[in-house]
Amino acid sequence: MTASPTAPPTALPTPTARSLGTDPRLDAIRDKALSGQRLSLDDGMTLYETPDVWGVCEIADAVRRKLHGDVAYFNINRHLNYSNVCALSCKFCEFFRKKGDEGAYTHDMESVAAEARKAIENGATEMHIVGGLQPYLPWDYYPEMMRTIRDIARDAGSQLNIKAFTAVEIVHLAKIAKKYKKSDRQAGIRWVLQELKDAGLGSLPGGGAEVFDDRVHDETHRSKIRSDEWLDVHLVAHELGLNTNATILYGHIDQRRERLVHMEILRRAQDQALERLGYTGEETADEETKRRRDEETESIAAIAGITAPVITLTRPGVPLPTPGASPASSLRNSVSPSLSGYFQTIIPLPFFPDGSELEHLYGPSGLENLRTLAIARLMLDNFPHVKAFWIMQTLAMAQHMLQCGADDIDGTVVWYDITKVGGSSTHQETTVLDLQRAIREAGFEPVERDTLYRRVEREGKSWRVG
Ligand code: V47
Repeated sequence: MTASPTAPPTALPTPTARSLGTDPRLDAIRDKALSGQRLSLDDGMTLYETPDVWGVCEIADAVRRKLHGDVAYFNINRHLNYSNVCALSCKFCEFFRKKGDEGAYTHDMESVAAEARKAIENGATEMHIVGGLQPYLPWDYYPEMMRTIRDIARDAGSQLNIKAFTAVEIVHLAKIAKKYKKSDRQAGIRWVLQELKDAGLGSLPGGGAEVFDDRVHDETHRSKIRSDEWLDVHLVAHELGLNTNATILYGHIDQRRERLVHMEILRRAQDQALERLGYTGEETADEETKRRRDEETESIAAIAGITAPVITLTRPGVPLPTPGASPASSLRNSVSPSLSGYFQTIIPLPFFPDGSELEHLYGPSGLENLRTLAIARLMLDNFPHVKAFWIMQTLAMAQHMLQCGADDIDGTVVWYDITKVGGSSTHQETTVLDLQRAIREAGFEPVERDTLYRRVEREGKSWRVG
């Protein structure tokens, strides 16, 4: 049994540096992780329950170094929340407002254009755009927003990537465009994504996933789409060649096992995406491990409806998918010559209670955040990237996370309305120098990336991908 969600964090064992290397159960997990074998949910529980949190971080760091060496990524980006008016009232959310509420806002196209111009003038490679489920905006607003930003970028000679709309918004848009059919959900989603892609959409962010569990869903975000629809959106996006991210919002009423099931569902969805790109599963686990894993994940596979071979990127010699690259010779075929259409990054999001309906709960502690990020790196063996989103984790904590499995800390951000650390304002900007210094101090080489993790070559505000 996991501790009651309202119990104070002191109910958990206190890990100390002295525990380093003292849990022999971690040896077997280290061997599996470093040889590219998939960890089981029981392994995940051991990683959560061991007092040796530093041992967990050390394994995650070894895997991260195998994939990315001593490189750590950041980007120059700008977030835009086009509206905080939302039809939903999720209990964990402090962002949403109802029409007419104090602080409710919706950007018109002029202000969207102004934000795009500022982003481009400042050399941003990405605009990250999300909002509430706005019931009063027409469908046309959304492709127009994409076209407006794309045209401004084109005129300025910028390859800006528009990373926009969570899966939850995409389903909402299918409904307001009157393309949503219960009998064929994917058709409406496909129509919306294709229209938005044609208008300039470049990728999807990972929000809205929360925790893939019906109990958590029904208690905290009942009116939001469930995991099956969230997965549908990402599946269709991948089929259309769009890269996407995924999140997990943890540390509220969720239990640790539910987080692991969430990760299991995500890695199965990624198995499916990678199989489409020509990767093949190579089973290196012994028979007993396979049998136990099949047993414990059978029901999850049934829930998620995903069948694909186990594909890990942590096996020796397996290339990371790289957009624009030719398919690696070690891949079975060349279904997608541009190698796009997969999950790039997992972003663990710690719950911030302040201002939400769940304000009475404790958010996760710093060590729980470190541990969850390290476990995400180890369980999600087929996600190339793990992001410590400094806005939610703080820059200081993101430095620790770089040593515990993360290879990315996000970017300059500028404005962020969804959560505010320590009551700070929504102006949460940092400089490139701050990001680079934080990364160097953590012992890594800072590399500026674009949305698709290509290296950026920059001269002041002008840039191109290498
Ligand atoms: O979808 C809402 C979460 C998400 C709270 O893809 C909360 O690169 C914590 O998805 N406490 C939005 N989290 C953020 C997001 C994201 C951020 C950075 C990078 C990327 C990416 C994606 O924030 C929402 C929701 O899951 N959220 N309320 C809260 N009180």
